Amino acid sequence: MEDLPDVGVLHIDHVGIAVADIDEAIAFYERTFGLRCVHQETNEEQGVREAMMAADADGARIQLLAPLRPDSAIGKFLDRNGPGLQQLAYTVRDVDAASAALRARGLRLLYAEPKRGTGGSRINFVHPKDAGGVLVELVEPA
Ligand code: V0V
Repeated sequence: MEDLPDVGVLHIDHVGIAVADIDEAIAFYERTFGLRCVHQETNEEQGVREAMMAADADGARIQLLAPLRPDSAIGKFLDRNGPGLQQLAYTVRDVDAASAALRARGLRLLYAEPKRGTGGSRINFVHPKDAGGVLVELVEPA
């Protein structure tokens, strides 16, 4: 068997949920599940307003994602599916190395080079058709 490089997954970073209204969604997660909003930002390139929700200090986050425009990834997702789970994100040691390791396994990455994600992280995505129907995000924290 071919010796493939390690992808370098460290842990689950976040689960992304598409929502129509970010403020309503934050209030719902606070009120219902007792999560806290620990970060908010707008990412023009990705066409999203996002909020990171936490249950504890170190664990995986829930990322609420609302569209800035209808033709964005989240706008199209909402149009097709309505609100719900949109992506699963892994923290990786090195997004370039992780992307190369996944390409070596025959998986398609959405971007030739990583783009800017939450808090200045570097991100890329695996096409959902190559990952069992799951849009997988790779996050190298800033
Ligand atoms: C589409 N498909 C999905 C999917 N989105 N399957 C699972 N999960 C999803 N989220 C399926 C879709 O039903 C089609 O299946 C097939 O993939 C091809 O879809 P498509 O027509 O090409 O769909 P599009 O145009 O909606 O594009 C889908 C992709 C797009 C994944 C290419 O959403 C994308 O570029 N996503 C990456 C960027 C992103 O998600 N940004 C927002 C989060 P059938 O019908 O052919 O069977 S930004 C973020 O996470 C940040 C900033 C961060 O974490 O730091």
